[in-house]
Amino acid sequence: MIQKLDAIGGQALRDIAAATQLDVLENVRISVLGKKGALSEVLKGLGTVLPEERPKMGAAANEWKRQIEEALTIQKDKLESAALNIQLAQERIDISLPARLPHRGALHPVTQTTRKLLQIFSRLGFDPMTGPEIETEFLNFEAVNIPKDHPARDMQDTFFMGPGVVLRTHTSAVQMRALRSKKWPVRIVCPGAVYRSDHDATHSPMFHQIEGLWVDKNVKMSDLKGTLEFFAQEMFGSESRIRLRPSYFPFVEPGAEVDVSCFLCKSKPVDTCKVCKGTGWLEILGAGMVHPRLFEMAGYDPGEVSGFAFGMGVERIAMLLHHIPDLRRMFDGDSRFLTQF
Ligand code: FA5
Repeated sequence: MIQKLDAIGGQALRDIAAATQLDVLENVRISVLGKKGALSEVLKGLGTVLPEERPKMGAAANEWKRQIEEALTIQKDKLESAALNIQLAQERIDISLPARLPHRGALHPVTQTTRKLLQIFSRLGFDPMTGPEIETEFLNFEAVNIPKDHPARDMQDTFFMGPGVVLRTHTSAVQMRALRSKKWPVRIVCPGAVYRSDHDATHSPMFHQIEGLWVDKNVKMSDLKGTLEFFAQEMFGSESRIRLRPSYFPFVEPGAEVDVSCFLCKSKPVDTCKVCKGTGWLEILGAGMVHPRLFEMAGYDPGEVSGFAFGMGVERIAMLLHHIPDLRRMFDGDSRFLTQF
C-alpha cells in the first residue's frame, strides 16, 4: 500500500508541476484529492489494512495529502500571477494619449434670444411672468376681447384639447392672468411656447412669443414707442429705428404693427438685401394700448389707469439676427445647425 501511495503522490506532484493552465491544475486536484480521486480511494481502503499497520499508512497518506495540497497552492499562485501579468500587459493604458473631450451642448438659439429679450426688458423694470400652455378658451379668447363669433378667431388656427380648453395661440392669454392677479402698476414680460395650426418656412405649429404689458396711471402711446425703440436698439444695434403702422388686434385700441429698420442694409435699402427684401423695414411685432374692455373685465377702472401691450415672435427675431432662412430648421434637432450658435 505504501508503494501505491508513493506512486500516486509522485505522479500527482509531477502533474501539478506540468500544469500550465488553471483548469488543468483543477483537474489534477480532482483526480487525486476529489471524492473519487486516487488518494481518496486508497484512504477508503485503510479499513482492510491490519490494525497495527493502519497508523503508519494513515500518516503516510496524510503526508502525501499535505505535500500535494501545498504543491497545488504554490502552482495555483504561480499560474494566477502569470495570468494577471498577461492581463496587465494587454490592458496597459497609454496615459500620454490626448484625452477625448466630452461633447458640450449649447443653448438653443430660441433660448439665447429669449434670454436676451428678457434681459433688455428687465433693464426697463419689466418682471418675467409665465402662464400655462394649456389654457382655457375663455382666457385665450373671450378675456382678451375675442368673443366666440368674432372673426379674429380665424386669424389664429387653434388646437383644441377638449371642450373649453385650448393650446394657447398667443401669450396675450397671460395678460388677463396678470391683470386679475395683480394690482396696478403692472409691468411684465411673459415668454413661452404658443401653438397654431400653421406650417411653412416662416410659420411653425409651435413657436415662442414674448408678451409685454405695462399698466399704470397715465401710460401713453409715446411710452410704448420709447420702450420698443430702446428694445430695437439694444437687440439690433444703436442705429435701429422703428415705425408703427396702424393695425387691428381686438385686445388693443389703437393697435399697431411695428417694423424695425433693416439692420443689414441700414438706411440705404438695396433690392438684393436678403433680410428685408429691399423694403428697408422688418415686421417684428404687434402692439397697442390695452383695450378698455380688458380693464373692465379685470375689475380695473379704465378712467383711472391705462397701459400698453406688445407681442413678438422669438423665432422670427432669432431668424433675423442670424439670417436663418427657414424657421423649421430650429426644431429639426440637427446638431450641425444648432452648433453654429
Ligand atoms: C399676436 O399673437 C398678438 N397676440 C400680439 C399682440 C400682443 C398684439 C399684444 C398686440 C398687443 P400675431 O398673430 O401677429 O399677434 O403674432 C405675433 C408674432 O408672432 C408675429 O409678429 C410673428 O413674429 C410671430 N408668429 C405668428 N405666427 C407664427 C408662426 N406660426 N410661427 C412663428 N412665428 C409666428
